[in-house]
Amino acid sequence: MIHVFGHKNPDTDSIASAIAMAWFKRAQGHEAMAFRLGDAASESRFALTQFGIELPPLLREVRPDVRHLEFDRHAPLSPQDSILTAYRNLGDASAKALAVTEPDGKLSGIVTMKDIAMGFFNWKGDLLKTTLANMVDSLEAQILHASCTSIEGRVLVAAFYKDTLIDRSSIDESTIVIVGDRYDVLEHAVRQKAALIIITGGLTIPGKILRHARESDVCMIRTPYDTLKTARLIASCAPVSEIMVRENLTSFYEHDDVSEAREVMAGSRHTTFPVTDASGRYVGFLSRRHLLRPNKHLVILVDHNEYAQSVDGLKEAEILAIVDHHKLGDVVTNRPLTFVCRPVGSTCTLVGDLIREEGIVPPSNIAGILLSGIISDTLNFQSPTTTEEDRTMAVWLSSLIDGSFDLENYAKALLKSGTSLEGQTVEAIFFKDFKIFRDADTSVGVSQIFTYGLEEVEVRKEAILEMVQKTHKEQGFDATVFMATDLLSQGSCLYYKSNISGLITKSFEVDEIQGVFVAGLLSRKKQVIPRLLEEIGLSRQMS
Ligand SMILES: [Mn+2]
Repeated sequence: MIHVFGHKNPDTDSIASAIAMAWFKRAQGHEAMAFRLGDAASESRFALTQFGIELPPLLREVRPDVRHLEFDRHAPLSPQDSILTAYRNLGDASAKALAVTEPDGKLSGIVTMKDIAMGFFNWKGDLLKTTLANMVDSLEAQILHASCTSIEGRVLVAAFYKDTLIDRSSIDESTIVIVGDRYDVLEHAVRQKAALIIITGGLTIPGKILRHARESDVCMIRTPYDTLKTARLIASCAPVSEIMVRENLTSFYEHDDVSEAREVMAGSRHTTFPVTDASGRYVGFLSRRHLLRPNKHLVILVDHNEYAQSVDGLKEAEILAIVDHHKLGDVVTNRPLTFVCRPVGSTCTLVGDLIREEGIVPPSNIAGILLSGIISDTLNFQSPTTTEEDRTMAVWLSSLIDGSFDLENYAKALLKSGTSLEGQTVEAIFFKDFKIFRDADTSVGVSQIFTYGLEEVEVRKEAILEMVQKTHKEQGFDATVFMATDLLSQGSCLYYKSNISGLITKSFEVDEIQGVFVAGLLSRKKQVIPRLLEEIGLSRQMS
């Protein structure tokens, strides 16, 4: 699946272009989904609601996790399965280990060929507790009489004369007897109500003994195997739960980072490790060889092309495309990619262009969200970054929106939705978008907010001024400025503190009054910063 996302601290252009780009990839038959790298601002939420689009989910990182590895997914055993079944399944799957799971899928242990071999050598000689089904299956036996489903007892190979047998070892209700066609021994075992009688060699026994066994309700089965093979196999009838390893298992969650898993595996003497989902249910087995080629996350970046502004772990992902309108950043790729970068007002203009070039007409809601991104980034086509291409694209997109759509009214409502200062502290307002600019020996700090009408700023003017003065003193800037850029009156009002007298007058040709309004002043980057730096530089030369 392709992850499509804009920059951290997403604005409406980032959210909208990611949504539309993911839609475009899906329209082309890819699996793609839009994400965001942080909280969506109120303006973005307004646009999403307006066009009935859900907020994209938050993406924290794109490092490959265990799910991105092609690990083994062998079918698990259940704890009651016989050791012989475990042995056969291990061989069939050419697996190093198999999982043993509870009915709810939770991992209860693992079993390897080594555990099976150790189980045989450690077998306490004669005690066996298992199911009749396991016995029948392992010994390929036929049931002559079944009186129970589970079998527990001491295994006895009846290789002696009956008298020796009675002498040496008594047969009782907790004895599993392996015997051939020795009728007197068989009669004796039935009389003693043995736990189970296994007749070897596939031999037929007299009807009288069989009848007697049924009347006495003694369990009796017949195996085609001879006594040697039967005795040799009987330990493997035990349930796998007896030999599985359940303590100190090193296992991984599907969501574990591949790099973490690699580290853990390097420090372990084991070679294969069970993988579970978040609730402990078995998923598969991970071995060192699976780490060689992790499948990377496939990503498309919109509205940014720098690592610092992007998702964590981007260097471990594969970038398929970048669509952006910012300066060239530092992103490096190993493979060729689609790279669209043009100096237009909004990434949404570029995404809209990609869609239109492909001859596809987006549905109303996609057209609407693209348009919202353009209005937002170009400040309703007032920002100096606006191009003819943004305007043309907006006209096309407006024509695709259902119902009676008024671009001018919508633009006003959208911009206003993003500017409310309600419920925010002055500190939060001040530092929401505070940028520091430095050159050789000069530093200025400028905070910018956008408003739709300056009333909300005027009522906070004293607190704002205090914030400016405090920041100026603490950070030692040459100038500290708060600019409230009003989209309604197309200008900015300034609160400031500077060590250079007359700086505001020199820079913007207005009177030195706190809250002074500068008509046409909209761009911090293009208008405010260069003038401030220039005037500070000039005043240094004079002194
Ligand atoms: Mn943008």
